[in-house]
Amino acid sequence: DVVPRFGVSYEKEEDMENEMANVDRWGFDAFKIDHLTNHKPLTAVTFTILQERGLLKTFQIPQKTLIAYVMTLEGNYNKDVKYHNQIHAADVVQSTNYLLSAPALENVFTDIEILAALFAAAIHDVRHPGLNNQFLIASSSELAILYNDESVLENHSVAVAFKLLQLENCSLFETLTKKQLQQLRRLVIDMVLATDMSKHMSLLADLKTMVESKKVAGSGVLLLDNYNDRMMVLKNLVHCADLGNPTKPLDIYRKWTERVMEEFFLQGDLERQKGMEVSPMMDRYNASVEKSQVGFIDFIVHPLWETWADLVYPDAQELLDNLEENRDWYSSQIRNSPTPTSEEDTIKETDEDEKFQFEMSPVERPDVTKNNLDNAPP
Ligand code: 8BR
Ligand code: ZN
Ligand code: ZN
Repeated sequence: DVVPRFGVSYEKEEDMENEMANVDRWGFDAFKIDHLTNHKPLTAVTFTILQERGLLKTFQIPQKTLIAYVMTLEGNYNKDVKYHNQIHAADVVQSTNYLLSAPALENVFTDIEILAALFAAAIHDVRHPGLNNQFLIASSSELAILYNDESVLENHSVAVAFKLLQLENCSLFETLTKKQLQQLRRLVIDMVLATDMSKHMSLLADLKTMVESKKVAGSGVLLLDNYNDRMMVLKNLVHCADLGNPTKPLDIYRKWTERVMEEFFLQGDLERQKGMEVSPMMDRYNASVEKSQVGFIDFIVHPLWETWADLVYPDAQELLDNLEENRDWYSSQIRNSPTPTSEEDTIKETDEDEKFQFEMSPVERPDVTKNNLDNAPP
C-alpha cells in the first residue's frame, strides 16, 4: 500500500496542500495542520521535512518506519495538555527546520547533525504533563525523584523517546552505523536538555561570546570548525525554535499565549488546591497576561533572538522586527486590559523580575539582573 503524501491521512486535500506549502516559511500554521490531520501535525510535519531534505534516502530510513515511530511519538504527547502537546512539537520541528535553512548556515552542519536537531525538536516535550519542573520538584513527584530534581521533564522526554525506538517497527535508526548512532544520541541528549529554561542564561552567554568573535568564510557563511562551537550553536538553535512564538505573526503568537496561559493557570489552581505557594504568573486571579508577555520578551526572548540575529545576520532581521512589533502590541494592550481581580478582590503587585524567577536556578539569578540592566529601555 502507498504512503500518503504527507505521511498521514487527511480529507481536505486542497487545504492540506495549501498549508503544507508554507512548511519552509516562518508563518507556517501548525494549528491548521493539527485540525486537518485529525491531530497528527507532528507526523505530517516531521515526515514532510525529512523527506524534503532527502534524509530518508541519505540514511536509508524506510518511510514506514519513520511513520510508525513518529505516530507513536505523537501518541505519547499529552493531547489534554493545552500548550506542551503535539502541536507545539510540530511547531518546534518546523521552526528548527527553518532556522537550519538560514543562508548563513549553509553547509555548516552535517546530515547527522541536521537529523539530530530535527529529531530533538520532535521529541523535546514528549509526555509533558502540563506542569513545570519547579512544580514537579516542589511536590516531590515520581519524576522529580527519578531524575534527582535535575532537568526533570527534559530528561524524561529524552528517555521516553529513546525507549520508543525499541518498539517493534519503530527502530528509526537501525540503518545507522554504530558511530553515527552514538553521535546522534549525544547530540539529541545535549539539545533536548538545553531546552530546560534554567539553562537559558548560560546558553545565551556562550552564544554572545561566539558572536563577539564570529568567524565567517569568504562566502559569508559561518565558520564553525570545532565540535563544541557547533554543538553550542545547535543547542541555541533548538532553544530559539522553542522560544519562537513571540517572533511569529501576531495571530499565531496570540494563540500560543492563550494556550500557555491556560496551562499555567491550571498549574496555579493545582498549587492553590494543594496549599503550595501559587507561582505569580500562574495565578489566574492576579496575573496579567499582557505584562507577562512583555516581560518574557524583554528579559528572555529578545536578548536571545537579538543575539541569534547577530550570529546569522541578516537572515533573522524580519523575525526580530516581528518580535519588536508584537512586543509593542502586547505593551499597548496593558492599559486596555481589565485589572484582574482576585478571589478576595485584592491585587498583589508582582514586578516583572519576580515573575521570571520561577524557572531560573538560584545560581543564575545574578545574571538575570545583570541582563535586565543591560537591556533596560532608555
Ligand atoms: P518550554 O516550551 O520548554 O516550556 O519553554 C518555554 C517557556 O517560556 C514556557 O514554559 C513558559 O514558561 C514561557 N513562556 C511565556 Br511566560 N510565555 C510564553 C509564550 N507566549 N510562548 C511560549 N512560552 C512562553
Ligand atoms: Zn520544554
Ligand atoms: Zn517546548
